[in-house]
Amino acid sequence: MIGRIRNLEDYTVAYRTSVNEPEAFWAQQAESFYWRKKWDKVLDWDFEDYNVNWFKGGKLNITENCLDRHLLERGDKTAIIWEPNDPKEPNRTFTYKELHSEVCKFANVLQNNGVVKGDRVCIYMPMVPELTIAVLACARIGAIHSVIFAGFSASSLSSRVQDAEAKIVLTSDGAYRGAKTLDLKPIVDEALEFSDSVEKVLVLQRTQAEINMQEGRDLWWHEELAKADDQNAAVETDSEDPLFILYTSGSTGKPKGVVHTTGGYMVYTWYSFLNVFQYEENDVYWCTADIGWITGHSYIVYGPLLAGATSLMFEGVPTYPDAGRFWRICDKYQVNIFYTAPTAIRALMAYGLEHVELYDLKSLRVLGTVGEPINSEAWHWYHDHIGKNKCPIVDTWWQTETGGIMISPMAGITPTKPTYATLPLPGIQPVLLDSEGKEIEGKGVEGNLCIKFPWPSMIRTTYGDHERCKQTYFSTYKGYYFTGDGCKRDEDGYYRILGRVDDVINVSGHRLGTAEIENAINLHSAVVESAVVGYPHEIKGQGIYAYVICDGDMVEASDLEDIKKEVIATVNKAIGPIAKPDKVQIVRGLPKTRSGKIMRRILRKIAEGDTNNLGDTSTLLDPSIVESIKEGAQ
Ligand code: 6R9
Repeated sequence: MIGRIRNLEDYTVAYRTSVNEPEAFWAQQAESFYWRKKWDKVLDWDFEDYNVNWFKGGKLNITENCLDRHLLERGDKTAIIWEPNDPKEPNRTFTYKELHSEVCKFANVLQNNGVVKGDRVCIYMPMVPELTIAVLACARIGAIHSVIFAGFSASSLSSRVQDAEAKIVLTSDGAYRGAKTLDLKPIVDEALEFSDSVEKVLVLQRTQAEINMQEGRDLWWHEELAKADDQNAAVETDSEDPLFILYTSGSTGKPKGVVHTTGGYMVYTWYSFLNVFQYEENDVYWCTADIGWITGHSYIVYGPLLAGATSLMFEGVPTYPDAGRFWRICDKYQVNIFYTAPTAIRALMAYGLEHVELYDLKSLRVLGTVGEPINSEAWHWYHDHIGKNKCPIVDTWWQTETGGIMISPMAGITPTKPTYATLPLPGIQPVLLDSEGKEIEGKGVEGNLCIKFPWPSMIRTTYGDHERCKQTYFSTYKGYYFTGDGCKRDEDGYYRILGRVDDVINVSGHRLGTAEIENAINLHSAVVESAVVGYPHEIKGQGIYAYVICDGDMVEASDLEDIKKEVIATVNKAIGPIAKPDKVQIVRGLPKTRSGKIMRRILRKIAEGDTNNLGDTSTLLDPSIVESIKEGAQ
């Protein structure tokens, strides 16, 4: 089959071709799909005044490739297996035929409610099959989906809905997460108080919680569905029409809407899915991510369905009803390929092997990780106890902006090395740059990771603000896409990601901007200023350490413990539980240079507990501040 890499030699040849003849290489991959009209030109690009077009002039509908195309050969094959939060609740499965019909029905629901090509649809839902159906239904009618993780607060949801000027919001009454039942609809109601663009809200019943339905705006999902027919002619889109927006944090305060388009994203998510995981036709594949993140978009929905795979979707959490849940699900469905995050592995490791030993895990063939660097201990635990020493681990490095996996072993083909993402996929040309922007050649070197040539699923713009996209990714190093990650290339030419070099922290695989958290903390009326840094955290990878200056007139020393709690609650309300600081230290000042810049390097060292080695503090406006912060450190 076109595109398949089966051994190291295939990889070497594919890689070489992809660099020497990128257009021919990707055109060949794109031939696997159904295009209503073939492209006129494979690639057009400019990294200086950023602009990239893949498969220019091509016309298609991505859902015809995810669904219709499979109906003849795989109509009765299971497309989606859904495992509910509560193991006692029945599961649900959808064959390709059934999924096709559900997507068509919901596409009709959207169209009946006035949604047309190019409209933005915000989706704020739990991990239920209707979420996947809704995503695909948007794609079917050419609407742009913007999925917002259902753990975000009303204010985070509101800013995303407003930025995208969404016409419609899809949600549910509530959500189950482990032992908790959460209300989602009231969060949507609060978020929409300041939105003028949203005309309708469609509400799925999940928890049967009592909720308010706003007359003229809110509609029940099941009632709308009952009126819809199961035939829907897919809307033709251009290869470069936006497929979705996904908001992600950066080093500045406001999350940005990363825009992905259709043709290139389709080709690359399919190609990377097949090869990285070495997917086989009858495999059961499970990615534990939430569809609210890019991993869920590319490797629960699009990549697997484009490949005609069986993709498992799990509503719950790894530790409910107990810490053996993941492994029980693996046995229950005889999962062959399992893809998760290092933070989940570390958390489960801490519960002990007794939760693993109850299960057989013999069906597993390939294990994957994503989201953050995996430490050696977690890698070995995963390899030995889950993979029983026989499953290759693919440590996949990529980003919301890259759309698909960039650096990773091909399972069972690329020799692995713990903590290394190893080698670039065909079509990906990574380089390491020094602080002057010069490429660092050779092996055994470290630098800032950049990509010097376009790949099909790369970010096209940041929604509504192309300048921001250029500034963020293409201005640090002229002519390169800058990832924000530091990276090492070792003696074997293998890549190891060292973590972010900007003001982004990675908490349990979730990206958060320090400025975003600081803005949230500063909402507290007694806070004058704050600075947030990451520090190593055993389970989360990085924890959040907040240094906070309070207004002396408003706060008594005896109130400090309360203030700390309130600061945490403020962040919870402004962003959501994922951004809650792990540690809050009230300080009388922050280490600033004479020009007023906070020296975060010093704050990071103190948060790490490495206070003997703070480097030169003589340039600080008030060096005594450092001593007082050190004394109060946690
Ligand atoms: C897919 C995803 C992107 C950031 C990225 C990097 C970190 C992701 C990694 C990894 C080391 C890996 N990251 N995968 N670091 N090894 N295998 O996670 O996207 O949420 O945008 O995060 O995550 O720092 O820059 P996103």
